[in-house]
Amino acid sequence: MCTTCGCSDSANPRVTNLQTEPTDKTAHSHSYHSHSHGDHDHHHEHGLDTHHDHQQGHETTVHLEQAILEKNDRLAERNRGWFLDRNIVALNLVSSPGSGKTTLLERTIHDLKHAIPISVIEGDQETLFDAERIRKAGCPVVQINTGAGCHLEADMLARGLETLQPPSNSLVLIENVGNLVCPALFDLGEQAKVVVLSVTEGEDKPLKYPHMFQHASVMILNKIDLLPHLTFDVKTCLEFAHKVNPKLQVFQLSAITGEGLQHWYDWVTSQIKNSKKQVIR
Ligand SMILES: Nc1nc2c(ncn2[C@@H]2O[C@H](COP(=O)(O)OP(=O)(O)O)[C@@H](O)[C@H]2O)c(=O)[nH]1
Ligand SMILES: [Mg+2]
Repeated sequence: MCTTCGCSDSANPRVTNLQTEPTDKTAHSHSYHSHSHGDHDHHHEHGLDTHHDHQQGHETTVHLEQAILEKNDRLAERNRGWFLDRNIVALNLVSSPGSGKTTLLERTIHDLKHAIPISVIEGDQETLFDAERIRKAGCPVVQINTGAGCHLEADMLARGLETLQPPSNSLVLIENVGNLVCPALFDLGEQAKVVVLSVTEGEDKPLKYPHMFQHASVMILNKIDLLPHLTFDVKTCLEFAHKVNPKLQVFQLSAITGEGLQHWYDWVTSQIKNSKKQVIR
């Protein structure tokens, strides 16, 4: 939880509009935020009051966590209303770093942008690398750099949307910061969370990180082109995923070869068709 790692306290996101701001000077800039763990600075005498102190500290942490999540939930509801008013479908892509989120977005933009207006919010701690890739794929994009933060929060998304200004009747794809833990807890007001798991990560991840798989509506099992080279057991992975979330819809695909992508596209298109008004051109 983020109050434990401290990132919510220090997160001070930077929002960059790739349509209007030069990227060469910012792509390599690193203004890391300081990040102090309370425990590391924590010194005390081991006397009779120690248990009491720790208990109080724990209660304070729990209250702080609740307050942060409640505030985020309120702002997420506001985002949800914002999307609804504009008939925008927003999907929140979450995963470990390197599972293939940006590659999947590039491919999806290439294949669907002529049928559906698409724009992207990119989340990373540092760099504009992914936003550059999305811009090259031919799509409006805003990068949010979270600094020490390990996830996007609803107010960061609201600021990103203000800059991005996605059109009504469109699709907004959000690439969250690569992390299988905290992004599960922070509602952004999206229509659905899509968790991307690649076959190089091991079949046990749904059981090890159940919150992420419980909060997702869809799991994409990516990099299936690599299966012949691995011991990854697809059946076991799907059993684990459905154990933590029986309703999880799964698409097995390769964002590189294109195998299985059509099922993902059909699902994205169905989300748009099922939203308030038709947006398919
Ligand atoms: N073999 C294979 N490699 C992939 C696939 N999808 C992504 N990759 C590679 O995985 C690496 C990380 O991909 P990226 O999209 O940057 O992951 P992200 O960190 O989740 O955005 C890159 O080297 C991609 O080329 C896939 O379906 N098959
Ligand atoms: Mg990426």
